[in-house]
Amino acid sequence: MTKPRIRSRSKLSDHDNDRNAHWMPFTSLRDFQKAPRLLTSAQGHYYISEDGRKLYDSFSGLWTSGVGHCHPQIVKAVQEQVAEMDYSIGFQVGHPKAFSLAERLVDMAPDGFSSAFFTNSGSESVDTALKIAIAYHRAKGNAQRTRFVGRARGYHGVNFGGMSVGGIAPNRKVFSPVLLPGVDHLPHTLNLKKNAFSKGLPNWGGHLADELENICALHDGSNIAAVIVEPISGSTGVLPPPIGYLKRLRQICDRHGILLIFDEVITAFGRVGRAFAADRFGVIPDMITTAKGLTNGTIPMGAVLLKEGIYDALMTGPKRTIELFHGYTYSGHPVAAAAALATLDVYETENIFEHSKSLEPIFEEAIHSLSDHPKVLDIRNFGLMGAIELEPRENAPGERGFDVHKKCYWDEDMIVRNGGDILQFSPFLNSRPEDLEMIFERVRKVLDSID
Ligand code: PXG
Repeated sequence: MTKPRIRSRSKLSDHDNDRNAHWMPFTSLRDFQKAPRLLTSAQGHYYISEDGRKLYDSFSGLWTSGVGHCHPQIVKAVQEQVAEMDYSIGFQVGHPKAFSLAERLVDMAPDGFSSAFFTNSGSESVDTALKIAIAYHRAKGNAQRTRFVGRARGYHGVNFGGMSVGGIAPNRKVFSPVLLPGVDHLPHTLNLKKNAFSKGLPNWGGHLADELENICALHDGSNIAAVIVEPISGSTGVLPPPIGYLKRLRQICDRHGILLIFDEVITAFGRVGRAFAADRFGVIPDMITTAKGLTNGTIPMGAVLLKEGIYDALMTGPKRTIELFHGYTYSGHPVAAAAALATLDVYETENIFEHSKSLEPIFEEAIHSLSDHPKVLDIRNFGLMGAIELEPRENAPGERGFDVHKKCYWDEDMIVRNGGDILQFSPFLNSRPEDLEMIFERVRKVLDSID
């Protein structure tokens, strides 16, 4: 038997029953094989598809590549680093770029943050943060603090910790019996009766943070290690926090000695016009998890940023002991560190965060231009994050959204991401206003043309 291969759309259609060796992540594989959507190169705001078309990227990679694909400064830094030192052992030995990067991140972070722990992805950042929370409380003499609180519709990656605190039923369903014990979930904050079509932060829903008090009353707050939330839920369809919500969470955590973790894998590095959503909302957590925009998506890398007190609490035991038995072969990888340093330079020299913020009103107007469309149930936005929730087809939830994705790809030369019937938008941080308008003109055309 010849090995299955994807060559071209036409070739694949001759081999409908072929199996691809590549088991793609979060992909409907059997559907994909019928008409593979293959990208072969990328530059700036566009991809080039295998069939030679130039596709506009309305999702900046996967919330990753805010300054555009193949930014020359980042490419150069990676090329130079890979030739100078491709890999360096990170356990008990270090290399200067990882230290410089950690310092830069700590300087960018809100006051009181003092260290960064490097990972390779958002999922690893989340599991690292959860482990550090447990280790911290134990070091402080509170070994009973092992419970976690997440939130419905939260996404914290796909590793066991992140899945357990996450609130996405399909991701959890198959693994339900083996998720972490001792996890509760806050209710999510989306209520279409109360806050549909709100622009920016919804007025309704701040009180939903008080549910944390009920969870503390049930288990006793002294047993809870940490609360983890995305300041704005991203992948479940952009749910900006109701006004006052995050402040209330912070207050309740403080009252009970619980650590607050902001998962900023999407919201960090300019997506909401500042280095971190924590800055934008004026609510300072104890840990911040990051990935994606840290390297503009160029090389996989994540980082957990930690407040001083957490680091200090763990510097105990015999002087020669390893303080935290945790780390990855690629923590602080030199090529990733070089990519991240170059990315942070670009953010600074090209005033990316300011530019991103200045685009917000244009983006808001452009996305809400679809609010009159009969297939649209809701539109939500904050920063340069936006979602259009479509009315599902009868008995076929998710299909309309998936059709929009495919039709945009084949007929409108544009990548549009759908999560079921919710279309998500993560435009480039250095977009031009006319690009933002063009995205939603094309989406309208597609919505008009499908059932
Ligand atoms: N936390 C958050 C808030 C994320 O958005 C992760 C953790 C996990 O990161 P890694 O690097 O392990 O994938 C994410 C990832 C979507 C979508 O369609 C978003 C993500 C992943 C897949 C799809 O919005 N975010």
